[in-house]
Amino acid sequence: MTFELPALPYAHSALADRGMSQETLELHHDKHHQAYVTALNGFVDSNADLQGKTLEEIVALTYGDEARAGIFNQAGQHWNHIHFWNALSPNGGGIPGTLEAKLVDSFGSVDEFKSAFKTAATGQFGSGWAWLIQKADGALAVTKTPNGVNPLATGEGTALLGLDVWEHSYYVDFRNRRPDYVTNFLDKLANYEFAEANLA
Ligand code: MN3
Repeated sequence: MTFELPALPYAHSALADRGMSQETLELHHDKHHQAYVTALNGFVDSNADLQGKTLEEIVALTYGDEARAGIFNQAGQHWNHIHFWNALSPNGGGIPGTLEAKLVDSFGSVDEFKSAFKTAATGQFGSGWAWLIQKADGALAVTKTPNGVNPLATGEGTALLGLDVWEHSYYVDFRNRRPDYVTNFLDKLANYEFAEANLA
């Protein structure tokens, strides 16, 4: 076994009073994320050139290769979910000063950042992710990616804060109301200290 499911950095019940239930985290972390890890390890077992490679190397090696799209999907989703668990916090929603200044520089205000992020997250048709990224020139931007794709793969920038907008991430708690899930994330769950720590 090459890759392992990391433990959540908080209890499964820790986010329940902020809009993400224990049931969601049990399904999403213990079942969905585990399934990506299990499938990825199966691909590594049967592809000699992937053995001994880091997760980031496998993402880079397989992205954009139609013949290896199945491998990329599992590797991308493993990377995305490792990021995502850290992008949530039982004390989320508070934006530390250095990040706030960068958000104001790049978007004009925190509200305009949140508006851009909501547009990306609700505008991603079908499964995917919304991201706050830092581009090569240092500016912050919002982007969205389909399925298991991420800014690491596309080279758009460094992922600061990613939100899973696959239905499995919000259907238990918000049913079909993806906009409410996104707003709740930005205001109550987002670990902006993690985002700030990811700044260059
Ligand atoms: Mn997910």
